Amino acid sequence: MKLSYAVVLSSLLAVGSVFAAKAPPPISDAEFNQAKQIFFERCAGCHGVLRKGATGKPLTPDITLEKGTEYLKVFINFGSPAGMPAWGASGDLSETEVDLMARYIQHEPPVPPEFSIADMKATWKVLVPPEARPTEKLNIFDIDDAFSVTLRDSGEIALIDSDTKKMITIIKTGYAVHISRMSASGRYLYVIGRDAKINLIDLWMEIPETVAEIKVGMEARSVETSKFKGWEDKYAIAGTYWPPQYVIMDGDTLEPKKVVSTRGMTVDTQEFHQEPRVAAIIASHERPEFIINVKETGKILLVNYEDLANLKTTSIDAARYLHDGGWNSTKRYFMSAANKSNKIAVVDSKEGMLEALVEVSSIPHPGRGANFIDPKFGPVWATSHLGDASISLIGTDPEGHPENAWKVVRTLQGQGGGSLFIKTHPNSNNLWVDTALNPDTSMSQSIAVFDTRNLEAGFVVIPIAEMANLGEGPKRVVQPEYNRFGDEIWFSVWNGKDQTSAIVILDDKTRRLKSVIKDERLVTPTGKFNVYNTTHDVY
Ligand code: DHE
Repeated sequence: MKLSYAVVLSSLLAVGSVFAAKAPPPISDAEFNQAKQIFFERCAGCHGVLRKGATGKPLTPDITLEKGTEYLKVFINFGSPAGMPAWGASGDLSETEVDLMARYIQHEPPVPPEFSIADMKATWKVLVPPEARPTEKLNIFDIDDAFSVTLRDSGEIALIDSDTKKMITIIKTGYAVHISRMSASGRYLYVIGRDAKINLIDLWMEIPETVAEIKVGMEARSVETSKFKGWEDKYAIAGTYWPPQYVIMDGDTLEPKKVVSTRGMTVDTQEFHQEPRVAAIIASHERPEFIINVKETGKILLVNYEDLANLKTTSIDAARYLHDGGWNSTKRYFMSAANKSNKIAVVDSKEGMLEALVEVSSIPHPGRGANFIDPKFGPVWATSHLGDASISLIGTDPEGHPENAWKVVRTLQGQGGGSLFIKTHPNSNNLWVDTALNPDTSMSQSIAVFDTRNLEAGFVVIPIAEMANLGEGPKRVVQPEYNRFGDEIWFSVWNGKDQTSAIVILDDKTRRLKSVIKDERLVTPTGKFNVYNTTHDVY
């Protein structure tokens, strides 16, 4: 056999690179364990447990060793305009910790253990069995209009009464609790922590409390419940980042029933991926199905829950990396952000297929998005972006406005990039856009609002953080959320763990300040979930 010059040269280079391979910098066992914990708490969400990258860049040793400790330290200290936080400069990590992390990521990532149904069952507790629970609502609160507020860094949720703006109760939940979702009846509240702990809270109790809990993995972000007619409150589902899988549970006890891995082939290069994490999950109103975003493979799964022993799943090719999303106004089309492909995938939940892949701007991040009527183009769903100031309005009415369906019909310019959430309400003419991650504090501490009847007029800026009058701290204004009737809009003013945070409430019509909730128990409020709007997917 004759070897070509190119083959010989490339094999020599490969051999050379083995000899030249750098050794990772020294790290003690204790340091390695400390760094592993910091990585889990601060970094894994964006870079992945196996550090293959997603929202954040890949950080495997073949890349990090080349960069070296000093370069990595600068990056960790000061962050990047692409969205990497300035961990050192912000004071979140000390100088020693920055140095430790720069050394740690040059070592092979440790692979965490798997988490089986037996592991889940070992953590599962039914604190109040269904038969011992109330048969009617026992409290005097207007539970339908209450808000479940994420208290991120205390690992709790606050249940806040919309009328009095007072806390009904505070409930201990998982670590760095992430989202709340409601059962179809509006009775049960499900809260998931980043540590994959789920609390099932019964809102009919005199003082709502956890009635069941379970840990479904090591890291998670999403929980949802069955909402199709006839299946209300029957099942809950949670998706995990690690291990990459989802679990279907009994709705009223959280007993785990079925665990399914999401490992598999990517949509574009069709390569096997070890860590395709479960991002948003939404319950179909058209069929007995859960719709699941699998981040790294770029696939959207429609999982039929009618027969768990003969599970039928439709796997839809969308795009990488799927993250968050929500319904259009008719709740037939799921609009899902593939945020590193700058696309919105539109899934027809009635036909069970991909309807369109719509090109939008840089890193769409809609939360659940915002539905309203554009005066010129008809019904639209909107997303803002992390990567730039634009807001994309996509036509969502293939019957009434077929020429506009699944096209970006209008692009608005907001205050700046770093937007996480956008919100309106069917009873409102306001479209609120946050810029919580913009490095400029004048943007991260305020909100832009558009009048949906006159979008050409541009936006007005409202200095929400200033209204809260909190003193020191980052005071990021994040996640607008409406009350049930759409006449009040609530904003979190998310400050440091040891600083004072607040919730600022505006009258939606006048856009004037209505109330500020300040309470020493309100530690790092971020997401807020109005019971009625979350139950009925109103946004
Ligand atoms: Fe979230 C939703 C993942 C950081 C607040 N977040 C979601 C969803 C996912 C996700 C997959 C959709 C769940 C669903 O609909 O089923 N979030 C991630 C991350 O991976 C990321 C980027 C990094 C991490 O380490 O977790 C991340 N998220 C944050 C934050 O830092 C935020 C701003 C503050 C916090 O509380 O941690 C934050 N995420 C939220 C909120 C929602 C959310 C408030 C729900 C929005 C809604 O209106 O539904």
